[in-house]
Amino acid sequence: MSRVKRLSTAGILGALSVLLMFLEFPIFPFASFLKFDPSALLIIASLFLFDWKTAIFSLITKDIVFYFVKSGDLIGVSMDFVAILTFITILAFFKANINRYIKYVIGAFGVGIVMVLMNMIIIPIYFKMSFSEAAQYFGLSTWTLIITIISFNLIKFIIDAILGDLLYKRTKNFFS
Ligand code: RBF
Repeated sequence: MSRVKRLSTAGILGALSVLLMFLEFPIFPFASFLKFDPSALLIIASLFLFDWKTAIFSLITKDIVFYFVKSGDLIGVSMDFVAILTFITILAFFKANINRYIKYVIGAFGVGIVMVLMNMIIIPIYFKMSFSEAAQYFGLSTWTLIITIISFNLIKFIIDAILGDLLYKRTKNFFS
């Protein structure tokens, strides 16, 4: 496929994923700043159909457009960006010859670890209180907040990877 065709398809996938991002809802009512949405499935499909750089192009399109049309929350959109970037980077460079569903679980767990660290940096800025004070404010202990962040990312990325994988299998002949 030509570069122009590949990049325009990637841009369209990014734009379509904005629509899916509107479906966002919190998985854990006590930590409602963590919102699940299925939009990452199209970024993951972009990775499988094309390559890492093209998927990043779809991701940038998605988060910039979503920031302007819906959220206006730069920190929230950036956290989604970092989480998806981490996931597709792990998948793109993880060459071990193992079952791909195991790769998705390992990738999602890796995102969980990275996002715990990111939340430890960002929560004090976003909520203007320390990480442990924020945990208390949500009615959690520090450890339960850490487990909540890991669980959220596991759920989000395992679901989105399975859906992205299915979409890729149904569409790859069309795009090749
Ligand atoms: N999105 C993730 O995929 N994983 C995260 O760990 C995560 N942490 C977030 C932490 C904060 C403080 C905020 C504001 C957002 C976070 N997000 C995370 C993004 C969130 O779920 C949602 O996609 C965005 O806020 C866009 O509405």
